[in-house]
Amino acid sequence: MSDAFAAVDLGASSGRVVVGRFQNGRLDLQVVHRFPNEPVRVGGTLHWDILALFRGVVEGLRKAGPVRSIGIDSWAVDYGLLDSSGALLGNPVHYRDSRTDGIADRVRDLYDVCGLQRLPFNTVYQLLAAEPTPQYAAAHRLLMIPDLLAYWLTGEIGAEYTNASTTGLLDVRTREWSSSLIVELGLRGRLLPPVRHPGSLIGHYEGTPVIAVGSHDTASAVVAVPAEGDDFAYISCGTWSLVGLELDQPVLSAESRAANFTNEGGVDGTIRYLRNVMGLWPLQECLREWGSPDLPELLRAAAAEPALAHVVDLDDPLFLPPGDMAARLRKAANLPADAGRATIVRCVLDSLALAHRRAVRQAQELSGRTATVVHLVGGGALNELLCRLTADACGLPVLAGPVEATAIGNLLVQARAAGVVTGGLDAMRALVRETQAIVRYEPAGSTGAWDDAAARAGR
Ligand code: LFR
Repeated sequence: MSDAFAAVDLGASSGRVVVGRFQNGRLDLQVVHRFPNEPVRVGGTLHWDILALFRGVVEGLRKAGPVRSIGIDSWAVDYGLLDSSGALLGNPVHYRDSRTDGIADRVRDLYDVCGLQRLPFNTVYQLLAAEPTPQYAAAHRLLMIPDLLAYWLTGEIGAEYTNASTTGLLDVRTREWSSSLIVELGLRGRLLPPVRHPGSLIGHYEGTPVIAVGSHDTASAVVAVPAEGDDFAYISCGTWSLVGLELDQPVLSAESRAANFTNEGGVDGTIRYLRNVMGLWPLQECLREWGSPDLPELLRAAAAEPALAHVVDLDDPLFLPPGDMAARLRKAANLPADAGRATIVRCVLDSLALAHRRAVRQAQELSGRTATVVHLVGGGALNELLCRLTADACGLPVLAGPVEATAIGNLLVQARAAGVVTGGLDAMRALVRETQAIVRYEPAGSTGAWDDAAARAGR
């Protein structure tokens, strides 16, 4: 038990509890529990099944056995509302729900305050959509998803900083809630609990400390990017691809705003300067529609398809909602009527590599920083075709792995809080390099074909 920690990592399609053991310079990971995360549509609204998730967390912690501490991370922007007795008011709504359609257009640009890219589902727009409801009127507190689960485990409330930074209501300069913006938008500031930082103690669950980690999954993933030095770009690739750079200060220029780059809060005071790229979501949706066919086989077939024959602009919000994904792709890519699954998959992966390249390039141009390597972490690191295409498209080496970056980042912040790991991000990243498998993909010669394809995709 001595140097074991439990990471609760909730993703858009599944949750898991991972036990990490730090021993003799090694970090051994064991996924002790995995459970599905299946959104539920009720009364026309898409919800998270939060109680099923909590059951998965509790079950996973039981299977984990004795650990020194527990840390929780999940996707960002979504929240639960509590009444004055601390009871949850309804199931949290899924960020892919359509209730926020058109809301962002009704609000002035908030970039100068929060530094966030305009995504229709940022918490601020969700709250404005919820504002006229009786549920909002009865709300006493707002807790982001990991904070809500931590509250149920410990009884303590708070707003972990990295996740709070995705709401649109945190001032990117002061790193505190922006009371002026909250008043301007007619929201209630008292809903928002005090900000707490990664590494701090939240409370106890059955005697075990629960530690605030980078509770936004992307923040934890970036901690575990096995980079040496500063001149790297990262892609945290799962349901989303989060593509960007790690900076000390936000970039708030007009160009950055126009390019829709975000300045999210990172661990140890860093800024995650990045863009949301549609990621593996379109592929995941196709697979769901096709009844989960054998993925390795499909990827082999996709690899044999002609390169860059069909590309789409994956940044198009057209691809955001669930359902009918293959049809949307066929239409957007103008695919011939007889185009099969492998053609669709190749189209998604070529298009995703193009979107990666665009964000990697723009992040450098807009920040004035140079990247000589791209680190691709998360589940996408297992997709050899995607890694190779990304290296070719960017014209840079791609270092793929670790697959478990989010859980590792979560564990590292806990281990440091316990004194088992010492030092800053550099030291934590050195530990990841020394203990995890990383695969290098060299770019193929010229990027000319990608330049042409970018022009064809309107990018
Ligand atoms: C990735 C992620 C992204 C966030 C999106 C929605 O899992 O957390 O960073 O923009 O989900 O919350």
